Amino acid sequence: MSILIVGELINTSRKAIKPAVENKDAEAIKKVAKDQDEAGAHYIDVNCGTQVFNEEETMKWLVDTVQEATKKPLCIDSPNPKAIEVGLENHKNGQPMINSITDEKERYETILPLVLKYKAKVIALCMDDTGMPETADDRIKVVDSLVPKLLDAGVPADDIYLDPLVKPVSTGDTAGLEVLDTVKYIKEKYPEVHCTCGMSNISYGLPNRKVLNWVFMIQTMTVGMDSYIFNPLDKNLMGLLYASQATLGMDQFCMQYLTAHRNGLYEE
Ligand code: THG
Repeated sequence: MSILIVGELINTSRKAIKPAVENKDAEAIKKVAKDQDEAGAHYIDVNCGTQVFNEEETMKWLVDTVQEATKKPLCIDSPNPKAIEVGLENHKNGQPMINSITDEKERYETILPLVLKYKAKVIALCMDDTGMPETADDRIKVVDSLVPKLLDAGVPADDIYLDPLVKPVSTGDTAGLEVLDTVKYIKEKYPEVHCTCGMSNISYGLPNRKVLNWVFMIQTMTVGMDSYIFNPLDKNLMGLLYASQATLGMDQFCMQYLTAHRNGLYEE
């Protein structure tokens, strides 16, 4: 199995996206969708969480607009279950992905029915009503609560993507290690379930962010992370991903690596 790539760029927290969404500049959004599709993203994340006063309407417009530019399925990313539902209602191509469910009681109870109704893939954040996790143990507690519940509810293991929640290493020396230890535990105990993360959080607040992101991708891949929410337009990142897939036995006959090479990914 190879890595599932979720393109993160359609997010109104980004300076380039917020005005495009507010002005309903469909061409600008479609270009970012198409570029990520062509760069190899399997899912296109759509997040308009900054638009708190009209998030649902904005989500419908975003989902419609992105689907005019790509046939790739979407990762519907919102803190607001109503906005997620609007995204799912308007989703057309393939299996949608919900970003995200958590083990917070209310969140779990509102999102689970959507996962089942839309037969969606779901990102499950390692977080519950006690708040954001600090240690690997905090995350593992949530994993051991959430995974059996989701499986019992009928969500296929292959549709579950656990997100350990990556914190900046600038805020604590062990931030990377806590994630690595969590992924090792998940792969040992629930080998059929997937792991994903928003990788760029690791480098927040530090210089040369890209280098930290690249290193952390390879380190997490090595322990079994098999999906990322990241910028697929970063050619260095994509080049390292295909190379790392090949050396980790995730790329039969090195086909994806060779295809990337043939497409010029490693030039310059
Ligand atoms: N886990 C899950 N979902 C997530 C995250 C996660 N969704 C949102 C986020 N984290 C991942 N998506 C992004 C999207 C854009 C950027 C980072 C993460 C980004 N950030 C620049 C920065 O922080 O400097 C902003 C620069 C700009 O304005 O363009 O681009 O962890 N499940």
